[in-house]
Amino acid sequence: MENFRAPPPPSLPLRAPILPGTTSDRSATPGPAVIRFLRGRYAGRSAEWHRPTMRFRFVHAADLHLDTPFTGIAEVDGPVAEALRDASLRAWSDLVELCVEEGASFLLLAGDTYDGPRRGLRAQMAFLQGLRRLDRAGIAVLAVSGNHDPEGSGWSAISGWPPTTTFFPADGVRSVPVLRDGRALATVYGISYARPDESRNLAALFPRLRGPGPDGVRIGLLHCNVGSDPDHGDYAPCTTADLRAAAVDYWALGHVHRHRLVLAGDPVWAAYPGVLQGRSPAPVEAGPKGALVVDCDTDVPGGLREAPRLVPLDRIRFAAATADVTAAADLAAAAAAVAQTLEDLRADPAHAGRGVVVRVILAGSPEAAWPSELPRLLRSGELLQQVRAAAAHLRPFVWCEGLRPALAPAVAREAVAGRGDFAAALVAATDALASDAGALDALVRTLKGELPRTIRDALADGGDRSAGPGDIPAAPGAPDDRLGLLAAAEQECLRLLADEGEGAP
Ligand SMILES: [Mn+2]
Repeated sequence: MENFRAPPPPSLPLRAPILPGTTSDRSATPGPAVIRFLRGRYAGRSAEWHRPTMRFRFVHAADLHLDTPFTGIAEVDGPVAEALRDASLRAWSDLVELCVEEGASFLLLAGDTYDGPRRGLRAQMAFLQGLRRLDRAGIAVLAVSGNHDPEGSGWSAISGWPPTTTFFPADGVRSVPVLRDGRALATVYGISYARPDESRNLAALFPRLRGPGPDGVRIGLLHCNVGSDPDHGDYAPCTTADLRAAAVDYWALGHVHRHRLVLAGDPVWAAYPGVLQGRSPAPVEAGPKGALVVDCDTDVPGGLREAPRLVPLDRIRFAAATADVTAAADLAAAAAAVAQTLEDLRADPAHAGRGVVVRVILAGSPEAAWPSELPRLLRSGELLQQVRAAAAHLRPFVWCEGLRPALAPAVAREAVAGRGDFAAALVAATDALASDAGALDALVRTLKGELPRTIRDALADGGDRSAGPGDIPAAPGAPDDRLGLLAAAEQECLRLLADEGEGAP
């Protein structure tokens, strides 16, 4: 692997060939204004590189969402707010350095590079700066767009890209060979979105037959939803069968924000790197986020010697943690248990050097009486303030985004269920809702309809009015939160009913 340290600069031909078997057979050669190829820049340098090996490395990233707004995080102030604002741009800058340090031949960006076209001069400048740094290092960048950055939108502040940057157009699948000493290391196929709500199966447009002659490792670059992941918008939907049917060795995918190896090389590989920087405490955005480093060898069937390696690049880590408060005799002890959970997170080497935004789940079955005060303290935010103050000394910061009670029920629902009274009917109703996703969905919709329009709009787009059709559900009402909300609502109702019972003469 030592020969990865100083790879030759990649070179691209003056124009991309259109391969037989692609849907772009009959269309014209891509316009020079859309695809910018490497020109004579490296022509004189290839003599420096006399390596018989055709091993190389590339980096695959997606969903940079540069200058993204963070959703579901309220009341952030000071250094935490500043860190959140800068996180996506710093992660991009770290991605650029990763490519240089790892000796990558090229960088693939699989869509949603920016979050919304109407925002972010800062994001555009930072993006361009990174591309120039990669250009100087001889590292090509090949990019497609997704639902957040469809072709023709955004990048209003930039009139020209470095010669090593290629944006695939949206009018058909195109191919771009990456050459070393005149031989193809790889051929990258890609297609961009023409519109945010792309509903066509774009994977089916990729070539199914290999062209004549060696074309190196064949890579498909695409923003799509494989297998209709319900956590994400169903854009460019396709199946793993579609991926296998194409003459592609490695699918460099984007759109799903959680890292996933979709196909593990038998011989086709397909992977989502996930979002480069998590954006909210929602489960799909939590955990390590980064880019994939992919080692290739043109002599290996499928082109890869081993599975791609995820390198975390997130500057802020979103996490969920559980604080067991079974032993807490009073509220002070419960708050201390939460504070200890935050200290433990700070000490976890997995998060070293990063700010952490954490949602803490209060778990256990305390025998003490304090849980009856919990709903009031959570509503008023008093407990949360206390927890944040106790963690204020931690560096880098650990910010408690919220507390979610999941205590063993203080009001035993099993006991209530057999009583035949109003409370028993309530328990039966929540059971019915919990087992009927459609009914629960309809109820949430109805309740949202009851909300004032201003709040409803904020919920609908995560408070981000300028975003395009989002693929991240806003935290409240997200599918994974609904059962938790239902259980919490039931407990709150049972408590109120019990209190009422006690107060009655
Ligand atoms: Mn997307």
